Amino acid sequence: MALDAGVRGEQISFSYGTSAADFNNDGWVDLYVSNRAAPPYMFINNGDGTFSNKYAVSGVPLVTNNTSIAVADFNHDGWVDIFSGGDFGPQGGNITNQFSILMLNDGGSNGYLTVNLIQPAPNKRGIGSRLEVWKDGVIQLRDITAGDGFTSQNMDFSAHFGLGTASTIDSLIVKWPDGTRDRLLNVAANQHLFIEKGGQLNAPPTPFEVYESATVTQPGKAEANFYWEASSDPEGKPITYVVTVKTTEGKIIFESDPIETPYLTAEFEVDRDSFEYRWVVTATDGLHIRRSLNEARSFNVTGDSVEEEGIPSELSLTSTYTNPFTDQLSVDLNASVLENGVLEVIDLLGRVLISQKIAFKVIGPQRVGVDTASIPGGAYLVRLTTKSKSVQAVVIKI
Ligand SMILES: [Ca+2]
Ligand SMILES: [Ca+2]
Ligand SMILES: [Ca+2]
Repeated sequence: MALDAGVRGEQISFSYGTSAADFNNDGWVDLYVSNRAAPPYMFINNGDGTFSNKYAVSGVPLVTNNTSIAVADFNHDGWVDIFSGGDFGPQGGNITNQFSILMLNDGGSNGYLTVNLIQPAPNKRGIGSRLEVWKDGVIQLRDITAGDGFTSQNMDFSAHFGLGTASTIDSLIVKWPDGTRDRLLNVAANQHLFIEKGGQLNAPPTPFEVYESATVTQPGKAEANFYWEASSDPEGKPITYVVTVKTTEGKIIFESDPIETPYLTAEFEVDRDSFEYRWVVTATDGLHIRRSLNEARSFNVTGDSVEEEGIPSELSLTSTYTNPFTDQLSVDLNASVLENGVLEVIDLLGRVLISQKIAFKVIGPQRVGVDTASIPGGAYLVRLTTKSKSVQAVVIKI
């Protein structure tokens, strides 16, 4: 039957992952096949019981050796995209992921409908449900599954339908796992629906943007003000927000508790070798999560006294606190770069008696404590060395 339908590869292609979806949104389910030893197959459904391999005109790049695939509308534009990853290594079965690739569907003018189901726990996303889209007596079916694909999974719990040129469908029927049904009539094309059991449509929180933040910082600790546009829920459910602060590499350094106001003043530790951060806000109505439209704007963390004193020298020992000292030496430092350094206490014969690593966590003035109980009274040299500079000062222990 597959041969009759035109779904046929070459024996030497070594086909692996296979995923079915309506990639061109024409209402007919297509088939993407990854091959180890040949370009992929993109079998487009002709709508008459046959398929044609349209790989050559599909825009899919040449990705031989990619065996695993997972398909989903990754960028939420209504067109199903393809992730293809993995490469069987020489050991046979070792996946090296050398050629992982995300292929975003360029789309076109055909319509779509994406349906997400919501029901009470534990099966919140309605796995096992069947969806029927009816248009002019023609039916399309989708099952909500918990993942398929080969050595990867399509963990998208939504169902995607291509609608061709239709601007509405006649009815959408949900057959829930417990046998109950919901039916929605005259549903418009080109939307991502969320349907709660009982047939109630539920819309996500409205889109919103974040505003520029005002930031004040003390060494080691940032205090920042965040403001954003309020979101609202079409069903009138309460909205809660979470503020997330990330490094430019995406590492999360702060995440707020859920709050109901569209602003937040927060204090958090600044803990890495960078002083540019980004922030983003997510809003939820308890069911959906809406991320702020703009990727968070960056802000700079600066030390209070650095701003007052202007640009500091690259590194300095501004003073040695309570010099002379007893069993504890406090050294005041000023750093303009975040490098690791070593603080040494050296006696007059040049012997290093104490060596202590220092990781600068903030730019600007800061104090470092050194336990000096083990060394006798006398004059010492305190030397601070980083990758780019070395500074020193004389101190007296009494
Ligand atoms: Ca199709
Ligand atoms: Ca897409
Ligand atoms: Ca809602």
